[in-house]
Amino acid sequence: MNTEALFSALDRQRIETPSWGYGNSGTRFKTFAAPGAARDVYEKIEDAAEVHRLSGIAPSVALHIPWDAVSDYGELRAFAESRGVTLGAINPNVFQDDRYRLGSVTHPDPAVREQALAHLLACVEILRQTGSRDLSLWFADGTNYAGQDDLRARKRRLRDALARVHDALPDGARLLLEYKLFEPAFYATDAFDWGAALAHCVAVGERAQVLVDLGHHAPGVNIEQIVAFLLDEGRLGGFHFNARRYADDDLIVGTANPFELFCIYAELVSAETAADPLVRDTARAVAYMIDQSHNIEPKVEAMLQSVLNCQEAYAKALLIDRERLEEAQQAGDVLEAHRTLTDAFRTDVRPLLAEWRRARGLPEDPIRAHRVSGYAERVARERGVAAASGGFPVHS
Ligand code: PSV
Ligand code: MN
Ligand code: MN
Repeated sequence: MNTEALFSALDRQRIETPSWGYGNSGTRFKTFAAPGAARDVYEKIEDAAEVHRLSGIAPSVALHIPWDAVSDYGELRAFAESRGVTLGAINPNVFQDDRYRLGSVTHPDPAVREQALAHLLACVEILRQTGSRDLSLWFADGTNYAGQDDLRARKRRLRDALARVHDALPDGARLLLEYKLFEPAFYATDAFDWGAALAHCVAVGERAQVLVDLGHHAPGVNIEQIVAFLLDEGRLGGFHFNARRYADDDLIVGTANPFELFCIYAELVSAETAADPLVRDTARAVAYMIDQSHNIEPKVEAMLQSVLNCQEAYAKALLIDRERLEEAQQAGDVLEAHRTLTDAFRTDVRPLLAEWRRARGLPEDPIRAHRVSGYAERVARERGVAAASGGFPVHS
């Protein structure tokens, strides 16, 4: 790929950051209060705008409802736009109400299911007002003990709720269904893996797609293969990027396993130019989002680092010599094919990205620019240290 084509591909890259990554959050043991951590949705938007100002590729921020609930979403949208960003995916929260002890949309009591559904539908209305495209659904629903509830009945309850939400979506909007193999349920999780998520999406309609959160897999699972499969089915809707060594750690993407992140981008880059229009269109519409909430790291810098790690992985994936790869694959030359990938992975793309930034009036080294900008010190002064809880809830 020549530099011009490479640069225009880099121009098109987008990474959405999550509002909940800017507030105080922690582990089940302790939430450390970070000086300057955003205290409300307006401050979260300001932090997201700072990440975008420095990176140039993070122009939207995802909301979590009700954590980010406001009385006037039109006003919030205008506020975001005044700061140079837009409002992104809407993430309903059906896991923090006492009534959801046995589940939300899969709860055995129809009245609780209706309450959860009403919240999901209210979020569809918010999505209309914010002008967002995607409704991201993650359910904490599941059971802790064998026999606790009827697994098939729970599957059907989830399917019903998804169908009703799907049918309420405005034109152009999508439902993204996120799966997770365990936690907080420890025996059976209702939306437990990509296959179950795919089956639900196919059943409820065309605008339902699967969301892959990197942290939600068992160790050793080949995530790039899941990505390839979902792309080929036209059902990959988006990502929640993060890194983990064990489970859902939600740490900075690309830190624990940069090669995995590269291989994921390699699949996406190849799908973007696939001969099959379904695959191509699916790849081009993927929502790239971060789902991280940092406990001990400075939050804005950590988010910026995450966005830049995605950019590096993408740039390396763009450098893969596709002709050489295909030739080696066709010839059954196992190691030449592998080396073609690793040659791209091993390329130091930092000078190239610095050049791309220079040409776009962005700081060549966004992390350094952030560090010398005084932003962290200023918000620490202005916002102070917001009280943080002792441990759970993780997102507070
Ligand atoms: C819980 O695992 C979780 O981290 C999911 O990944 C959601 O996307 C996120 O919380 C926000 O609700
Ligand atoms: Mn997630
Ligand atoms: Mn998660």
